[in-house]
Amino acid sequence: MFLRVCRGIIGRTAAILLRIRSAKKDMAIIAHIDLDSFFASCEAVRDESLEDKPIIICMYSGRSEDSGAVSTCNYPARSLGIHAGMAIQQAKELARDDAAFLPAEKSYYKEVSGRIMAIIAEHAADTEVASIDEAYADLSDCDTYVDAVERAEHIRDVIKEQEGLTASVGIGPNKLVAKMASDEDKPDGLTVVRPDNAKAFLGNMPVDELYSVGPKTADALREMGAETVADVREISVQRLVHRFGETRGVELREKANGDGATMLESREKKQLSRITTLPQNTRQMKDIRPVVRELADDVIKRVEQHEKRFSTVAGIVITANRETRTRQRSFQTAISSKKTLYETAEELIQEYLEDNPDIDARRVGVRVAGLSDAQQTGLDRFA
Ligand code: TTP
Ligand code: MG
Repeated sequence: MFLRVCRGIIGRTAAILLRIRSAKKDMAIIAHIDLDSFFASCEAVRDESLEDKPIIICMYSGRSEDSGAVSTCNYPARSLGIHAGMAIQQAKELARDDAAFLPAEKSYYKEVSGRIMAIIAEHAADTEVASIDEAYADLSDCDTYVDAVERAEHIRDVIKEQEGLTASVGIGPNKLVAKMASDEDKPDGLTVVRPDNAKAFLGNMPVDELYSVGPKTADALREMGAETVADVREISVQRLVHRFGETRGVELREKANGDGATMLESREKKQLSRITTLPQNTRQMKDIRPVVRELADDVIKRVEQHEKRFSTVAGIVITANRETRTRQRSFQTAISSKKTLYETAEELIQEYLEDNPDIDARRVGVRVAGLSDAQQTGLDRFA
């Protein structure tokens, strides 16, 4: 009888714990990272003499010397009233003598962008490259928003250190809120909107600031009596559907409520990783091993979901000083073995710690790279 009661209690407690765990897992934390005045900042990096001067990046049409439009400009130029889309001639009238008007060199910006996207991918379980200078990063593996902020700050630090560029970041419960938050404090800002603040955060914004609402939709919403995002919530879904069609109408209501997607749509996946914070800083493999196994389990699940195999495994240690250290090993054929993954990741982390006797690990991670389609490679699923 006592045993049955105990079992009942243990069973219930386990069920509650499981629910809490899965509820926590379901709680997405998404960051949106947008580089500041990207093309112009890239130019300032390769020519230090431009620093602090207004920089205007131009798309010349070729019709006459100055015909064309401003692609972007840095913040000193913006303070003169210059902005993207403006005619180059008009920008010249507003600019000071020290302003630099430069032609856009897309191939160079793409190169810089590629390196920055790789930095972001290194620090997030999943990423979605949204444009040449913006990406979403899934930070749901951070236990709290405080940890997510710390990770995002670290990403910003690495970008600044390695590429000399600043980024503005928004962190929120979904892509929509994260995207809107990253616009809040530009340049070089970081804005956090927690789930219970999402509605209030969006509520006071004019309708045309809601992401994906263009001038026509904004006009239509104003005609329906909605000046702010909060006003959109007062319009019945039926009216929205009647005016904008079912998909768009329902979507508008969801957006106004701060609801949005959390799944990132990575283009071609090159790597998959999971990083987590250890309960306390340690260099003891007996404490690290079970965590690495859990991370490896998660990574393998995602490898299977994407129907991939991998040829490189990396063990990641983020030190007590918040420095990221990665050791990796490549295999001749692509594999999908969980056992090989966790044994290799463990070995790599152990080797790193043995070579660095003064280092304690604060966070650890497992990454697979060199992904290829499962059906195209040799069969060694049981390796
Ligand atoms: P944005 O992120 O919109 O602009 P930005 O990075 O220059 O400035 P912000 O600090 O406000 O983020 O766009 C990224 C790059 O895309 C931008 O550097 C240049 C290019 N671009 C154009 O070529 N034409 C345009 O109209 C816009 C808006 C951007
Ligand atoms: Mg930008």
